[in-house]
Amino acid sequence: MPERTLLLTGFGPFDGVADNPTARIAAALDGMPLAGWRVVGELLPVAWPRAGAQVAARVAALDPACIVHLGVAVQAQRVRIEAKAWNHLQFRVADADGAQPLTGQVVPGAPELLTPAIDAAALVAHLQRLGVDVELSDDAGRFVCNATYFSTLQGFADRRALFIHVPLAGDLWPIPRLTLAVAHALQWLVA
Ligand code: PCA
Repeated sequence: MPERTLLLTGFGPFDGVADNPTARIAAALDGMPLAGWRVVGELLPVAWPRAGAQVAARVAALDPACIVHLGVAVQAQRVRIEAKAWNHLQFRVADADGAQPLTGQVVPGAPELLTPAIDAAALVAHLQRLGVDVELSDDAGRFVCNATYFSTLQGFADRRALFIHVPLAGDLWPIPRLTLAVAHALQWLVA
């Protein structure tokens, strides 16, 4: 069977986050060994709609069977598996291009809410069994992360896509610990 592709994205810097841990995690896991799969790490700008356009271009080029977006949630204490994407734009700060929409839809006319065709609760339970400090979330914010998640779910026909928010890197969550948590999630997703 030919290898399938998993597209793994991280984000670059944005207001208040000069060093986004998700850029490092996506780079560290680019090419990670995963039986039957090729993991392609990609860096997205924290800018809307540029991030969505870049995802669409990579999906067209790579034809991935699964997409995992990573973003940092600055107030998070634990890893968050995002179960819902909302069709709202309401940026609390300007994005990296200086844009700050305070109202509007990610995809005009699309549904209010989209969910992935992945059992997010089952993934949380699996990661908790492995000792990962993780929780289920139904609110990915209203910033570039949520917009990227929504547009991916809207544009990716079988919705095999997931958003994972991670805490800021630090003493509690050094980069290797964050990276391992994501690697465990990828293993479960392709099993
Ligand atoms: N976190 C932001 C955007 C980029 C990132 O890493 C968010 O949660 O929307």
